[in-house]
Amino acid sequence: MRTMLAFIAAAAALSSAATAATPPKPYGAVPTARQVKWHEMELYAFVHFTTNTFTDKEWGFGDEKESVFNPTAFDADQITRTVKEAGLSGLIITAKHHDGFCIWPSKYTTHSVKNSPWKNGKGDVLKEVSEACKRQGIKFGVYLSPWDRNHAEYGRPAYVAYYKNQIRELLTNYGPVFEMWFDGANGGDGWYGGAKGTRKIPENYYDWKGVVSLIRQLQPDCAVWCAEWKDGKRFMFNDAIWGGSEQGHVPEVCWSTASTALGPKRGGTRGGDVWCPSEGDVSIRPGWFYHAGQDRQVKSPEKLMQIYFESVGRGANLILNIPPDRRGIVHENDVKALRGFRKLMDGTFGNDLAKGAAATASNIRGKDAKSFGPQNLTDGSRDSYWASDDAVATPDATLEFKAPVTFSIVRIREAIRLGQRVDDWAVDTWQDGEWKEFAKGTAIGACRLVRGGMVTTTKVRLRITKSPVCPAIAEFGLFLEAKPAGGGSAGETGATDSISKAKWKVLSTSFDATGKNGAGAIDGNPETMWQTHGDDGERPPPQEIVVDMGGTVNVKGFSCLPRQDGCPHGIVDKYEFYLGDDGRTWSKAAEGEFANIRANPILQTVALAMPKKARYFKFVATHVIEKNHVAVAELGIIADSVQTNKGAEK
Ligand code: FUL
Repeated sequence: MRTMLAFIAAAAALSSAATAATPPKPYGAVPTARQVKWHEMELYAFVHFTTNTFTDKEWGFGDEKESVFNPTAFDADQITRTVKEAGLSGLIITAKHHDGFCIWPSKYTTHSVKNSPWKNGKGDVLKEVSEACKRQGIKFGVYLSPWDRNHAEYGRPAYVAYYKNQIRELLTNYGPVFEMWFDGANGGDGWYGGAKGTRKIPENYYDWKGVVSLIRQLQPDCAVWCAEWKDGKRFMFNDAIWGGSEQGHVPEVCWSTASTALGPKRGGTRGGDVWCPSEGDVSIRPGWFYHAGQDRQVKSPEKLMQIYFESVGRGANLILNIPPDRRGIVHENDVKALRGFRKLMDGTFGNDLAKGAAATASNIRGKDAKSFGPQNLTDGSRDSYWASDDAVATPDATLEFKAPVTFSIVRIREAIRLGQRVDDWAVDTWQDGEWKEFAKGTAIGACRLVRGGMVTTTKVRLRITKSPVCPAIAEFGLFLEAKPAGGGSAGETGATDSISKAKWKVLSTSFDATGKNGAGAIDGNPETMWQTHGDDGERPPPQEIVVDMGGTVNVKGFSCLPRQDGCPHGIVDKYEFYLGDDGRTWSKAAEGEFANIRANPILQTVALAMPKKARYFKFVATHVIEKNHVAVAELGIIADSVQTNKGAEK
């Protein structure tokens, strides 16, 4: 059924041809019509917006008062216009994040906008945003966190019924929803209706099978992201899976197929029995929610381009988070970076240099050039394609230009309705009377982008070098990458306000397995750590480190960089932070959790409720996400200035 359209189109073209060639048989798993449409969306926005925006948190505990949600100048049109003008095809908004607060007036809970002061409780963010999306001509999607730290029944059957009721509300009241996003963070501690504690969820708790059939029944065109479950020995996949990091990129070789026997795998599984492509997710800022402290850490247009190449350019989709601020609009710095990004995208992809080239091929399926000839490679359509005879799995196609063209980027698309067919490919350019390889790679799928050096040539050749069946290539484009304008955005991820550590000394640690008395945590080198896993075993939290800053400092906050080597062992997710004047007596200045640190192990910054002068600080790791020891790459202090006044020092 899915390939029917392609068959019909090919058959129509053939009716006049003398030798009617039949289209290639699909190879392996093929996408559903819903997935084909999803692939065409390529790049869309995430919009993280809830009480966290106002409490400066990444994960709310679930006990936030409804009254904190009060944007001062909420403007759904500004948000959707920003998304549209950035060239994005839609947005997915956090209808409910892990804290359970609903930004629409759900019938099933009081923990929502209806009890907030915003618009006197008459507001509905989803209604305004979905309508603004329609006005802007972009698609609307929702994120409904399965984990709910507010709900009293979380972990028990009643919550699942509540959850399904909310899905019903979302899919019946706000028009077409193109994607539902189901987060993987599940279970753990929370407020849970005041009971406070930790809830573990039983296996198959959410009844994903029931949830997915409810979605299919209400909105059959809605793509379901994640919500995987195990049915006996098999994994059941939906329309797309997580790209595997919160940095946006997916592995360089990323297959759009997955295996129900092996389960979800980063980069997909070649030859897997289901079509299940990856979606990479990333925030334009370090955090998912807006924090004023990150205003200077908005990703630059060039960085966004790079992420695009490493996600969309590897056959995945990319969801780029643009979090509204406390006014309820997208901050100026983010708008500026997105404008710069759009400029780079248009400047690069606005002009396909392959258009108008004369195309030839070493083999054309059934010699039927009209249906399967290489001119289909440059017609701008993902439906028509160049294909070879079944017996010819490694053909090549050449584009020839009347005048030399200069390009630096190649874009290849397979006709994915016929499956992911090609393993290996290469691209050559004609240089001084011979072919020179420009790029080569493995896997194509819906879109493969290669950024190479700038070349000028009159001929470009696409070679299929390994494929189990004849290829079906829909598009072959050539582009010249636009130059960044410079100064496009405010800053780059990683910038901090930390003060110099030149005068710092570690006074003591409860233990340090490196034998360096905690020095690894203050040496400015993320590769060295303070850690408590010795040869004789692990020292569990709580573990502490006391630092002398060498002078009195007006401490506004602190930062903690988790280990950056990709290993989750010992990463701290709960802490206490103390300040003092003598290194012996302390007052607690902060206590809390580093939320979402497993999926996104970035620099954590904590602002103190009140700045406080101190010479010493004590950091206590009270809980870690994995194993029974503590591992910290760096600690930093955010402060006004170091006072050199002797009198202020003890
Ligand atoms: C994560 C969540 O825990 C984060 O808070 C965020 O929503 C991100 C997109 O997914 O796993």
